[in-house]
Amino acid sequence: MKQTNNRLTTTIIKMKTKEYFLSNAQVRNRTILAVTCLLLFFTACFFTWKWLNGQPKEQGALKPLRKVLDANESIFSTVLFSNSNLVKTYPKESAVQKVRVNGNYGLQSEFDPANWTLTLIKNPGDTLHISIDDIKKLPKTEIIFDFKCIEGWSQVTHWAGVRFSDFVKYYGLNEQAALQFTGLQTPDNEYYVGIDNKSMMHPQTILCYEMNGKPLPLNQGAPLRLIIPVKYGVKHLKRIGTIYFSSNRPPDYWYERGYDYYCGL
Ligand SMILES: Nc1nc2c(c(=O)[nH]1)N[C@H]1C(S)=C(S)[C@@H](COP(=O)(O)O)O[C@H]1N2
Ligand SMILES: [Mo]
Repeated sequence: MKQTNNRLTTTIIKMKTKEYFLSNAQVRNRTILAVTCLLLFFTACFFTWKWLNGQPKEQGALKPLRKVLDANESIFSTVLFSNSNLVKTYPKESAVQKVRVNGNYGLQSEFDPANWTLTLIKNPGDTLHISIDDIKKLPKTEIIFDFKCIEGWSQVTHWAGVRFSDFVKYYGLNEQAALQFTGLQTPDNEYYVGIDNKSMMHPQTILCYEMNGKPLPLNQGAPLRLIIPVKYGVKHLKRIGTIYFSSNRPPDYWYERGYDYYCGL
């Protein structure tokens, strides 16, 4: 009888080989402590959330969150980024034939690819207009990689064009590429991105004019789009109109709407 009673009034905690016996009072105290901690935690979460929502916004994102994104960028762009870190590539057979079309900002204005030239602003007042035939004369590079969109989908796709670093070499843009950023815009300037030049000069970044071995379709950015495997899809601007260089962050469509500027992978 006594034994049963004992079982009712004590709790046995078994940890490894040791056994602890807790009295009812101890169990109650521990329960009170645990519930208090939980309530304090919820209260702290609530006030942090309230404080956060009262903070001003910077480029569409709450300032403290923007600071976190910028801190991540400084770690990823300095410590982890390297031109010899290549994005994984795949055999041609792995590439999908039906490539998803996503995002058509800057592709809705009237546009005749036959009249297109690339506007390359070397320096203010020093602008080149380059035809697609001239771009196709440069060494051709192919890449098959897993294209990733921040919306959560990805697909293995096959692209070809000229490495941006080869383009820079050919057009004598070393000084410009030594600045921190490149800006790209669609011809109507409805979509625009800014990209750090370390990523632009990465050996897998290409000015692309072919998909699956055929000329790029219009909704996929013909005659020329950016393919930059070290970045999320948002930065792979379709239908490039203008390229320019800058030592400050160029305007960026999704950055202005609260997204990360760097968008690295
Ligand atoms: N001009 C332009 N380029 C763009 C976009 C856009 O809306 N307009 N969307 C981007 C996004 S979010 C993605 S995921 C990719 C999609 O490329 P795809 O349509 O070739 O799959 O294009 C990027 N380039
Ligand atoms: Mo995307």
